[in-house]
Amino acid sequence: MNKKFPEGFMWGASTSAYQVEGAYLDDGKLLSQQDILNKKEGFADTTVCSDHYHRYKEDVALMKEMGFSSYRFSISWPRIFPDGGTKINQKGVDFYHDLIDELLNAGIEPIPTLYHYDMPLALIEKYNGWIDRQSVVDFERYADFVIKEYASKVKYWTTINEQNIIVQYWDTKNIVDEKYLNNEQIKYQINHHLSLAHAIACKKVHDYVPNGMVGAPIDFTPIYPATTKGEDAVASANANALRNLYYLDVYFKGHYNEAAFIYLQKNSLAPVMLPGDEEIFKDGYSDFLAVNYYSSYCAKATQPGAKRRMSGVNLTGEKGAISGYEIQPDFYEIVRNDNLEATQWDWTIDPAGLEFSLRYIHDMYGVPMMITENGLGAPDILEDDGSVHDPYRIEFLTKHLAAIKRAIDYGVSMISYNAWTAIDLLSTSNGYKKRYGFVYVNRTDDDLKDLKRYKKDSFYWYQELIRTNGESL
Ligand code: BGP
Repeated sequence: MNKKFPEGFMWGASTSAYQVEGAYLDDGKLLSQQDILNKKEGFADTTVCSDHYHRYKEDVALMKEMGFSSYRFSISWPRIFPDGGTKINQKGVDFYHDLIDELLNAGIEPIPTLYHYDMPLALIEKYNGWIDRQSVVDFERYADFVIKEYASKVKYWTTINEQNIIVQYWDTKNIVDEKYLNNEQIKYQINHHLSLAHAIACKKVHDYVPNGMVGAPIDFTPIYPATTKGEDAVASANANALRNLYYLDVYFKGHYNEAAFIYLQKNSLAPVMLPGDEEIFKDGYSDFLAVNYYSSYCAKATQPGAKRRMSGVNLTGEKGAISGYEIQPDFYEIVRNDNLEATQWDWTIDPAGLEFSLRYIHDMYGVPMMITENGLGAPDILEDDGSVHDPYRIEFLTKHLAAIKRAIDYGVSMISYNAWTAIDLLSTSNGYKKRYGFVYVNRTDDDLKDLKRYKKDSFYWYQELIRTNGESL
């Protein structure tokens, strides 16, 4: 196989605002819901993170040194509209101008995400955030301003990060008032408001950005049948419908996936929709899908009488500590794929699953894609001489990139690859114990140290890969 990627293919990596910036109350920014939620987790909080807000020039210089041609980051809503209302924070606006200019000067295409879980806290206090449809109105004001403001500098836009993860882990990605916690319909209502917000933002990119392209970053997890039994194949189709197509059909067909929506209706979980909502979806079509890919699962038919259950998270880093997987009664039960190795946080490693996913999405929707997240979390060690040896990350990325290349060879159209992450940052589930970056940031959960940047072995590996446009794979 010719390992070269197509001409013009963009190489880079990703971060998100609340996980990397720090400066959580600097220059007029007010709290986001993640600033509060994260404090409950017992690892590093969002106050400083990797201090990217103050060190973005150094970080962009490192990206340039690696040869990046794209960088996917998120814009913090409460940095622009601190209380989510009408008052604009000019210093926040300037920060993203400076960052974008720095990237453009380095020859790096900025790919901003409008929303990465960090809604202004004031909107939670005012009306419970995304639960209330007013959130769509307030998001529209924010999206309108931001897209117009940076329209002349930014061509590729991404909207809402991982709507499906916001649904699956709705009470850690959102502050949810206790009175709603036993009502699972609410999470589909939250999602409906996010679907509207996504579509509205897409329309604005088309209205304001010359040649602009827009899409949503989704966590795409393929779900294989757990066995060769027909019932398990049906369970896998059901899981794919509710966990993947429920979102993608909105982006590319302008309506919710039929089977998934019928299941939600049967179980009194479907969102309340207003007349005209599907027109909003259709007007806000997506130009591409942004794929965040980490692992795969299997599904099997549920036992009679099985109770609804959400997937757990491994918080300790001890293999097997995950507390259980999702059950949707009479629809599917998620199970681990025992054919696969997993990380110490129980995330299965499945490069072929990425090839499968890209081919599948291409066949279903025929749209171009970009990878906006893909990476390996590990407890990297900084050696005394300042080196960090991360062969496991190089192996992980090599196999996933080979899978992408194979998908391209079979006709899939790919715009860009952005690994998770450019530099170490706060992991949403494991703080600084789990690192993903090409660049090591010298701090731990409890000790800020000097936050100095060190190049990992994967930094040099990625640099060579980019230089040869994939040939060194
Ligand atoms: C994705 C999120 C990211 C990121 C990543 C890794 O779901 O979009 O924000 O953090 O997963 O997850 P974690 O940080 O929990 O290891």
